[in-house]
Amino acid sequence: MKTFLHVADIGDLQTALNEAAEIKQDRYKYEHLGHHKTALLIFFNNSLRTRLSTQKAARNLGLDVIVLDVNQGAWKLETERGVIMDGDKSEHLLEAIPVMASYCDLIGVRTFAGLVDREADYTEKILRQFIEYSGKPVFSMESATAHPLQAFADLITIEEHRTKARPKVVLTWAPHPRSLPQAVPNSFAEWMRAADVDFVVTHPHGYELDPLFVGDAKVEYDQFKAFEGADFIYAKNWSSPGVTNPADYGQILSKDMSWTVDAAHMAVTNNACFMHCLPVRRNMIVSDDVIESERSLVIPEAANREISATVVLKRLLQDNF
Ligand code: AN0
Ligand code: CP
Repeated sequence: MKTFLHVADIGDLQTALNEAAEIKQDRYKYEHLGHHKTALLIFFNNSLRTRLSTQKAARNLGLDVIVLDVNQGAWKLETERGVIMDGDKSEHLLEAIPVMASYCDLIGVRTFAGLVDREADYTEKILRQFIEYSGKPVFSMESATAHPLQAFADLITIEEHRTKARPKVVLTWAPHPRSLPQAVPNSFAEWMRAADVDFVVTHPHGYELDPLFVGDAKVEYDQFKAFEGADFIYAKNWSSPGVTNPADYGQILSKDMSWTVDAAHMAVTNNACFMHCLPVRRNMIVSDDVIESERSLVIPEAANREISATVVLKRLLQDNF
């Protein structure tokens, strides 16, 4: 593995889950792998979990870590080639990437979708430049279209809490005041399709996810019907992926509060566990009582971000050095 973006990059999921369980038992087992190596974590956007869990994972592996918040203290970066740089951007990504790469062995990048230019987002324009011009192994810490470290942590969490061989897992859209990326639902759909689960997606019309990620997964537009008999409810807001109408890309098409996951929704499930990647807006996405209930997995799910990141960084070290 040289890049980590899609589920295919991690190979066999059962092997990856076994490695996750092994690392959870002894998170320092592979401490020698990172000796005298440096991971650079570059943030173009805010983060709490990814910032902390990926640093912890790197340290589990004996790596040195450098964290760069591009928007705090670095030069403003131009990302488009060919522009006359007479504005407020002092440096071009094409110089910045090889310079940053010269100080490290692995690079993690957080760069959200712009949600304006679908083509730029869905070709992972920024992340691809890091892959092309750094010459180093690059992993997504949520990029324009995918959040694979989150989806891997979600899969680990489902594996730990499932009580049947093939649980029913429902990904549900929920309302949010701001326009959010599709990265989390995209990766969750991609990873659930690769896993041995009965996977159903539910959202209002116009929120259809890109077939690249959702494939031919079952879509049920009636949220209550989708929830029936579910073992896991995974809530997330996303803006329109612009699949059915390209002009809708990145737009908020619905703020329908009847989609907020509350006790009435959970009552039709098979006593389902509730999941969300966090950060979550209470009483928009999920009611207080559901997120605080004993069936809520949001905290162990976030804790598993350390485990998914440790497995991924371990693989990158083993496969490239
Ligand atoms: C981001 C998103 O929806 O992609 C990050 C989630 C991990 N969420 C927000 O910006 C609120
Ligand atoms: N779930 C997640 O990636 O959270 P952060 O945005 O806080 O990193």
